[in-house]
Amino acid sequence: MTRAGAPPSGSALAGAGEGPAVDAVEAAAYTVPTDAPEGDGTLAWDSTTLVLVRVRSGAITGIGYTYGAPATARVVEELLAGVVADRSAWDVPAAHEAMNRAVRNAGRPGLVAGAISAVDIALWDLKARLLGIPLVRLLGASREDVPVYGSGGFTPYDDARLDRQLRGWVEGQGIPRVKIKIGESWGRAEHRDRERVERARRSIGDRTELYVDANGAYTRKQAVRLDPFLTDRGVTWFEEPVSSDDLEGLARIRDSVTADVAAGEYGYALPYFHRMLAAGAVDCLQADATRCGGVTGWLRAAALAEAAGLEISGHCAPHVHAHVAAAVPNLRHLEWFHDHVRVEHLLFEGVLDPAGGAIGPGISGRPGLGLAFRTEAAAPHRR
Ligand code: SMN
Ligand code: MG
Repeated sequence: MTRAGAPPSGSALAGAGEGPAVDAVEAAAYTVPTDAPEGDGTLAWDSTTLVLVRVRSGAITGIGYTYGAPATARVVEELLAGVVADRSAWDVPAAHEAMNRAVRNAGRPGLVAGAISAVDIALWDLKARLLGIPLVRLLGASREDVPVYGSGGFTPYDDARLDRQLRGWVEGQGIPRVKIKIGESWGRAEHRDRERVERARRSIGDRTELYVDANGAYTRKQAVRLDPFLTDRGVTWFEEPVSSDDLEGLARIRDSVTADVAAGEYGYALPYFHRMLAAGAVDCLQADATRCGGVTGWLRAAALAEAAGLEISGHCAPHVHAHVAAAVPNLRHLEWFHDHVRVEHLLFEGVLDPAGGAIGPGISGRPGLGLAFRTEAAAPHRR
């Protein structure tokens, strides 16, 4: 018997159990410069680090990854590898739960959750590879096609670069939805935000969905005051108008604007999503499998959203999300994030084609996530 609300006791967790064992767990970080300065309302960056995890069982190796600080690789090796080694490769939820418990004193949110996520993803990739099937077949599909939206429109871009990027998605690849960053300089450059939204609408024409992401830069009132302008330009998605820590603010804004309010990218564990949904803070829940506990965590976040009558959208890392996204009935879409698309094209073979606005993760028939790490291309970026 377990106490109400308490997780199952340790002895109930599968350990060495049935099936092939996990023999080795390794991690490495790769830092790739951006192709131009990037930034949003509350952060600027000029490189992106992918932390790769490999889990091996016999001759088969699974891969997973997260984006974050290079120190994430050390968390995998120092805190998680020993917890996962020798466990059954079949019982990913047991390994996942063991990792959650092992990091209690280190603290789970943030890069520790990124490390757990990358290991979880690698374990699911390994299991599907051991079975010789795509991950979406192992999970079971709800759909074959996964809609994507082009995402970038960074605040440091000049007008020509913004126009080129948006037209590339819409005219070049036929993606009918795009997202740009607003809230420049913590909301203090609202005039430029308005100009850029206006320009974006001109670049993409009337028929493309236009989304904005303020990354928590505005005040509550500022976000509400901006709404009529955004509505006039056909903006239908307003991401993090205020900080996602301000659940009450999000809920109030949600009640007063016409666009869908979205948030959830900083969710590292299920209770976070539960609180966000219980506060009525969002019209569409976002979750990032590379932060919220990998495949295991993302599927559970999707179920929470479903229970609240909402859809879920995958945040960033499109090649991690493709398969889990296809598995859930309440998917809105995935983010085809410029920065991560570039990194994933550089570091992996087997990347997906978003032409027409959707990707088909199961089409190639390749096992697992369908990715192969490009060791030689990655070597110059190794930390
Ligand atoms: C974002 C993603 C990755 C890096 C910085 C910002 C963002 C988004 O909030 O939703 O794309
Ligand atoms: Mg965002």
